[in-house]
Amino acid sequence: MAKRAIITGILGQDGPYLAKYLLAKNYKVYGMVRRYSNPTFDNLDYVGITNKIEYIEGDMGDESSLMNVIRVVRPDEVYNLAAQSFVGDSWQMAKLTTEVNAIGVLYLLNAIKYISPTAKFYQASTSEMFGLGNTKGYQDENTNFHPRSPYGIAKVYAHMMTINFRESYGLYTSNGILFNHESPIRGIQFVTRKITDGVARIKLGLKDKLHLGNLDAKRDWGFAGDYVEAMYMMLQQKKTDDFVVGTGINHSVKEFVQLSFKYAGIEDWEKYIVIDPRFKRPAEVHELKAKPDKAFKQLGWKPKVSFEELVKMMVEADLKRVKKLL
Ligand code: NAP
Ligand code: G4F
Repeated sequence: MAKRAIITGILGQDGPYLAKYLLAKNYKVYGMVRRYSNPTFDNLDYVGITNKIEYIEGDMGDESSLMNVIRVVRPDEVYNLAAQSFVGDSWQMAKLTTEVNAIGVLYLLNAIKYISPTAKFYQASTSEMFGLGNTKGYQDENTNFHPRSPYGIAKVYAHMMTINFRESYGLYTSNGILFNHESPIRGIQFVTRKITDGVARIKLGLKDKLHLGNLDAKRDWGFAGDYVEAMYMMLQQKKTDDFVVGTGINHSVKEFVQLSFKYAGIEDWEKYIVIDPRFKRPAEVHELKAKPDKAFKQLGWKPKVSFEELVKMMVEADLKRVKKLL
C-alpha cells in the first residue's frame, strides 16, 4: 500500500517541491490548507501537481483541526512546513508568530502522540535559531542558539519540543535545521525573490528603483528543490536525529544583487538601489554559514544547484513572468 504523507504549508515554497518529490516515490500526499476566502494554488501549478494532492483543512492555531487531520489521514509521515515564516514581520506579529510556529507545533505533536504515535514527524527548524551563535564562523548541530527575532525564538521552542517528544514518549521526530533556500516560487517579501522580481521589472521598464535594507548581511543560500530531499532522507533513517542542511558557502545580499543585475544584462546596478531603513531589522542576524558535514555523511545528501545557477534560475523565471504582464 502507498505510504501516506501529510504536508502542512503545502501552498508555500517548500510544500510543492516536497509534494512532487514524494509523489514521484509513489506516496499518497495530503496537503493541509487553512481556510481561505480566495485560495491560490500558483506554486503547486508551477511544479505541475495541483490535481495530484488530496487537500484537507487545518490551521496551526486550532488544535482540534489538527487532531482531525491526523485522525482522518492516519499518516506514515508528517512534514510540518507551516509557519509565519517571514522574519521581518515577526516583531510586529510576535504573538501570532508564537502561536503558529511554536504552540501550533505542540498541538501537532500531541495529535500524533494520541492518535497516530507510529507516524514519523519532520519539523522545519531553521538556521535563524542560531542568530548570533556564530563563534567559529559557521554553524553546525553543536552551535548554541541565540535567536534574534520572535520568529527565531518561536522556532527554538518548536525545535526543543520536537526533541522532547522523542525523548519523553519515544516518538520518531526529526528536526531539519535548514539554511536559507530559494527558488522561482519563493515568497516575494524574501530578499532573493524581491531582488530578482525587482531586477526583472527594472529590465522591462516597469520600475526604476529597488528599495532594500542591509546589503552586508550574509546568508548560505541553496535551492529549495534540493533541500526537500534532505527532509525526506531524515525520515528514512533507522535512528531519529537532527541535521543541519546548507551548502557550506555564504554570500552577501550585495553579491546577490550584483549577480542578478548581471544575469539580466544590466551593468550599472548601483544606480537602481535605494537603501531604505524600513527594510532594516531591529536586531539583525549578520552572517549564517552551515557546516553540513553530518547531513553529507549520514544522509548522503548534497546540494546540486550552485549559488550562480540559483540566481540565474530565479532571474530568468522572473523575466519570463514579468514579460507576461506587459
Ligand atoms: P512559506 O513559503 O512561507 O510557506 C509557509 C506555509 O505555511 C504557507 O503555505 C502558509 O499558508 C502556511 N501557514 C502559515 N500559517 C498557517 C497556519 N496558521 N495554519 C496552517 N498553515 C499556515 O515557507 P517556506 O519557505 O516554504 O518554508 C517552509 C518551512 O520551513 C517554514 O516553517 C519555514 O519557517 C521553514 N524554513 C524555511 C527556510 C527557507 O529558507 N525557506 C529555511 C529554514 C526553515 P498560506 O499559504 O495560507 O499563507
Ligand atoms: O530573505 P530574508 O527575509 O530571509 P531571512 O531573514 O534570512 O529568513 C529566511 O531564512 C530563514 C533561514 O535562515 C528561514 F527560517 C526564514 O523562514 C526565512 O525563510 O532576509 C535575508 C537577509 C536579512 O539579513 C535581511 O536583513 O536579507 C536582508 N535584507 C536586506 N534588505 C532584506 C532586505 N530582507 C528582506 N526580506 N527585504 C529587504 O529589503
